[in-house]
Amino acid sequence: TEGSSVPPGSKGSWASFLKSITSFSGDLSSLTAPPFILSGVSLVEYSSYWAEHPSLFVAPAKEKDPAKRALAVLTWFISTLKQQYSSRNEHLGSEKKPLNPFLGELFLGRWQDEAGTTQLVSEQVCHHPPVTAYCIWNGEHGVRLQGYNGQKASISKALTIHIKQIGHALLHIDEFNEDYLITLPSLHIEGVYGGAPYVELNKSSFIQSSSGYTAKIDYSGKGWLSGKKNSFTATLYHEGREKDPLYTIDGQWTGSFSTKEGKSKNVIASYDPAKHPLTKLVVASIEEQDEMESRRAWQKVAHAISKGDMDTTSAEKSRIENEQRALRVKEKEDGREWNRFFFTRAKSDPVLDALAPKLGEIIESDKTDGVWLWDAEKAKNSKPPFKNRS
Ligand code: CLR
Repeated sequence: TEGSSVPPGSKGSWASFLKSITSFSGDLSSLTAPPFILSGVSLVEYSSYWAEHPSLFVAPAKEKDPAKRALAVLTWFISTLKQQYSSRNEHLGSEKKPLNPFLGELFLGRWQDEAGTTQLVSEQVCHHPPVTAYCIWNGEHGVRLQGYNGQKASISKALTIHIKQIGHALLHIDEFNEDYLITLPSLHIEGVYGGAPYVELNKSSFIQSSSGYTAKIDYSGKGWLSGKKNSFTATLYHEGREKDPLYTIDGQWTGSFSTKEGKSKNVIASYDPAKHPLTKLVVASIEEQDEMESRRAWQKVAHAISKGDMDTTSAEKSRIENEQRALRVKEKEDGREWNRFFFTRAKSDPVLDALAPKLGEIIESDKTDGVWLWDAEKAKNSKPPFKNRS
C-alpha cells in the first residue's frame, strides 16, 4: 500500500492483525500484533513520563503566589505530554504495542539532579482490566504525585483506535497543603493502516486545585489557529470563571508553547523542550532487581523482541502468563487475593471526592477495580531489595 511502513516480510501478518482489530472492543492487551510493532517495554514503565523534568515537577513548591503556583503546575503538566504521548515515535519511529504488565509487576527508580532525589514507584495493581498505580515524590521539596489508570479502547471503521483513559492523578504540595486533581486526556491512534501508528490527543483535560483554580487544556489535532499538529490552548482561571482567564498558554505539546497574561498578547514565559533536557531515570541493574521488577521479569521477552525472534517471544510470554494463572488459581483455593506491594484499594478518597465534582468528573472506580491509594505503611514494610534503593 502507498505510504506503508510495514516491513516487506510482515505485510501478511499486518493484514491479519488489521482484520482482527476491526472486531474487538475494550481491552487492547488481548490483541496479538506482529513483531515489528511490539516493544519490549512494559506499560508499567510509562508512569515515569510524569517526572522526566524533576525541576519542573518541584517548581510549584517554591512559588508563594497561589495563582502562579497553579500556573507552575499547569506548565509542568503540559511539559510531560511530549514524553507521555510522542516519545515512542521519536525513539522507535512509531507508536508500539507495549508489554502487558502482570499483576504485582513493579517499576522502581529515581531521578537524581539539581532538584535533588525524586523517586518513582509504579505497580500493576490489576490485570483484568489492566490498571497501573504510581507514586512519584520529592521529599526535599515536599511534592508528591499519585495516581492510577487504565484504558478503554474502541475502533472506528477507518481503523482509528479511540482510547479513553480511566483514572486520574493527584498532586500534593506539602508547604501549602494543596491538592491538584489532574484528569487524563482521551486520545486516538492514527496511522494504524500504514503500520506507523501515532497518538493524537482529543478534546480537553483539566487540573483542579484545592485553592480554587481550574486549568482547562483543549487539544486540537491540526490546530485551530496555527494549523500545526499537536496543538493545544490552555487557560487558567478562578473556579467557575472560565470566561475570565488569568493566564493563557498555547503552542504545541510536542514543541514549544508560550504563556500570556489574561487574554492579552503579552507573553510572560515561553517553554522550549530543547532547553529542558530530560533527567535520566536511574533503575537498578537487572541482577540487582527483584523478580517482580519489570525489566528483570521481561528480560527474555524483551531480548527476543529486539531480535525479531517471535518463537522465543511467545514461548517466554506464555511462561509468564502460565505462572500468573497458577498463582491466581492458588489464591482462589486459599480464599485470598494477591497482596499489592505499595497500594491499597479503597472505595473512595476524600481528596478526590472534594475536587472531582468541581469538574463534573465521575470517578468510575468500578472500571479500575476500585480507587488505588498509595499506602505508606505497606511501602515501609516492603521487602528489603526495594528499601535499599530508596
Ligand atoms: C498509558 C498511560 C500513560 C500515557 C499513555 C500513552 C500512550 C498509550 C498508553 C498510555 C496506553 C497504551 C497505548 C499507548 C499508545 C498505544 C498503546 C494506548 C495511555 C496501545 C496499547 C497500542 C495499540 C497497538 C498498536 C499496534 C496500534 O501515562
